[in-house]
Amino acid sequence: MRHIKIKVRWREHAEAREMEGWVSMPKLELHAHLNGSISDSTLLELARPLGDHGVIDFSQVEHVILKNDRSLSEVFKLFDLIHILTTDHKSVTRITKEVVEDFASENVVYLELRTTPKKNDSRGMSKRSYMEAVLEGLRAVSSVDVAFIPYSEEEPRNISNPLHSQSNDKCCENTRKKIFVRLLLSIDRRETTEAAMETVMLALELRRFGVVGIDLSGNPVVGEWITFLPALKFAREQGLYITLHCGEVPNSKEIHDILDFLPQRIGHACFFEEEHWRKLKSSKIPVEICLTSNIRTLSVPTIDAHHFVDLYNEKHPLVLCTDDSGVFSTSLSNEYKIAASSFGLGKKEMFELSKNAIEFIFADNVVKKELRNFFNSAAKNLE
Ligand code: 6MZ
Repeated sequence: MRHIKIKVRWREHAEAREMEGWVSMPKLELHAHLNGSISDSTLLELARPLGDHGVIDFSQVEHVILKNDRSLSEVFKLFDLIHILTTDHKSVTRITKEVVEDFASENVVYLELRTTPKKNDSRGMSKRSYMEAVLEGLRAVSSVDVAFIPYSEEEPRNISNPLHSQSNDKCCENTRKKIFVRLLLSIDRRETTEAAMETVMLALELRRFGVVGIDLSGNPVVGEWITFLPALKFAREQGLYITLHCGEVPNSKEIHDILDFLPQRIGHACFFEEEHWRKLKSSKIPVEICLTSNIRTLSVPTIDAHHFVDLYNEKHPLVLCTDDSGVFSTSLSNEYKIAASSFGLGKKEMFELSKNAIEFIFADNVVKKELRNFFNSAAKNLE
């Protein structure tokens, strides 16, 4: 009996040490939805007062939040519930702050956070004021320095910010951890062409606050590609970067249309057929891979059958991402752990995978250069 207990403890210890290794590895997160990345404890805290005021049935909501397995359609029902819990500016600011701090705590050094600007007349919320609340959240982060203003908008003296920023206090050589954050504004597939265009206009207006691009997301069985095309075309003409959810459900025509549009990146690529793979590979569009999300929503049958393997072997540009770390109870470090153990990749290969993503981030060359320098120094510490 004692023997078994020691064995279990030893295994737990080994697993914890392995996880520490993935947590300490510098990582880039390029596909994270703000409202999908909220921790369960924060969601429950936000739900409790609404339960007290009879707006929701708390015990029912608690059950839904803590449930682990969800189909794709259940995931979108959960988002509708999460959006009820985060409808005021204060909550939006809070979740932004917490989500950035969570990513920074696991050594994400560059984060592209995406969110759908929301209008809610009863709360006096416009898409613009929603985004102001998000920006307030970035400013409120205290555990790490957040660099979200593009260098072109900053004072020249700040340009040489390495990933450890120097304290303003000249007497102390205090260095603090730093995370680069850039924002993508999401168009929800439920939206009209006009609403999508409003989001693009807002993104253009907020470029100087670190908004770099547009995402198309939302329930993949809702809406038509043609509805969003004018806004996406306009966004591209204006120099915004574009990443599109693609192939989350079987929809051959839409997958072709999206690949023909040549976005700078796509997310998921689950229900691709031979012709789609050919097109994707010849265009070299980088793919944001979300392993746990794809498995939980049954978008891929098993981890062994995941298209990561083929794309990785063919050296197609790839980046591991969380999608919705709260909704799918994961973290980026956990996604690295899953990829390494499922596909037999070592520390060095995973480090390279992480570093290679620098080449398809949506930030400027100054940021890319700093990240490359940072990874090159970190490489020396790899065992
Ligand atoms: C498609 C997704 C998604 O924008 O309110 N979203 N869209 N596929 C997914 N994979 C399962 N995960 C999240 O964050 C939540 C919103 O992001 C989109 C959905 O539109 C969801 O309502 P924000 O911050």
